[in-house]
Amino acid sequence: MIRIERIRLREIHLPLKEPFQISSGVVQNRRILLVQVIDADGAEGWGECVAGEYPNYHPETIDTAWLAIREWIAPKLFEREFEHPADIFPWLQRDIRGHHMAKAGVEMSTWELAARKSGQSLSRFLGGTREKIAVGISIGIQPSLEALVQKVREAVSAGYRKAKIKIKPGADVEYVRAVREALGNGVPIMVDANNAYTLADIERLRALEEFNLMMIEQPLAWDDLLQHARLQSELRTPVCLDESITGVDRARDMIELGAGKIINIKPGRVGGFTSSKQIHDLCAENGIPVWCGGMLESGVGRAHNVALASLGNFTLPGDISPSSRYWQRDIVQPEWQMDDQGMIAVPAGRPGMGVELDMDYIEHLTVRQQELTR
Ligand code: OSB
Ligand code: MG
Repeated sequence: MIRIERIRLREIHLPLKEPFQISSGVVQNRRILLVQVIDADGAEGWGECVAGEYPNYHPETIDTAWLAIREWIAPKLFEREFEHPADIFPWLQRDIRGHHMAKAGVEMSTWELAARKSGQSLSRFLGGTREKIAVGISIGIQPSLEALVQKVREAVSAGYRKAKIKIKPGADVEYVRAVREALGNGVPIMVDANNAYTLADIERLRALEEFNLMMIEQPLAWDDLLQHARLQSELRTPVCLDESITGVDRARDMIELGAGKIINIKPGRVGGFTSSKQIHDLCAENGIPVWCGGMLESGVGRAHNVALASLGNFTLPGDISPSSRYWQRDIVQPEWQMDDQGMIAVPAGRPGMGVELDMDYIEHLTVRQQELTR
């Protein structure tokens, strides 16, 4: 039985090495919400709530998540015990609408606790089988064509297995063309628009088809499926959905409507590991490949993503770059490393998430904390 007695929330500020720009905004100093759950035996589990500072990608923010955990999610969790962490998400879903990132922060920490207690790695506890996972890089919108070409060139020579280029109207067709002309047709590239287009822009999106992209991620509205289905029926390039897939029901709708051919699973966006596994399994049954997205996580959230991406149907490289791509110094030891083949080793032989927290550094970065009790 899992009986959570206490939840510790902690906000740290971790500056990115360079600003990360998407079509709807930019982030430089990452405000990160770390979650620690402690059970009746004093065992602990760690997780990260991936909500951003500003609601430009997703409606939740670090501040709404803090409030949601304190006011509704923690009290709901404290109401009962759980036989397995898989029972938590349905319980939280029953009477609390939305707030997936806040729910996931708590749910994933409890999976981590349960894995540690079982002596298994989080990867194997979740049902993961891979020893290594393939890594892609997500490259923010760059100030010039030259800057983008340079970034993609560096990524390819570092071994990354996929380069995802953020686009928006005005920084799209010419940018991708410049990369193809400089680096050739063989480099695995894709684009992510974060909702910057509408169906009225179809000719512009069609103009991307000649570049042999692996996929085009979430070109249309963040909560849309129907318009994406119309778009996919007009495009050869696979549409990959990110924002629109908030849970297994939306994944099923995507498949039924033909709104996309690939899903980017971010465990935070869908409410945690149980929901991620449901989407993973549904997609496996339907021949839809999935990959693990990223939210500029610290080493803690990254550990959870690595574990998730070790499941069988994560067949495409994830946005799970090594620590040094984001941070001067990460908050875990060892830091996440990528080999020159573009792979990250899954710490499958270590209990729980497989990395140690650098508590002195975390204390140093902490700007607020709060403990919630039963
Ligand atoms: O759309 O995938 C996205 C970061 C913040 C918000 C949205 C997205 C992203 C990324 C980052 O692409 C990927 C990473 O963590 O490396
Ligand atoms: Mg995306």
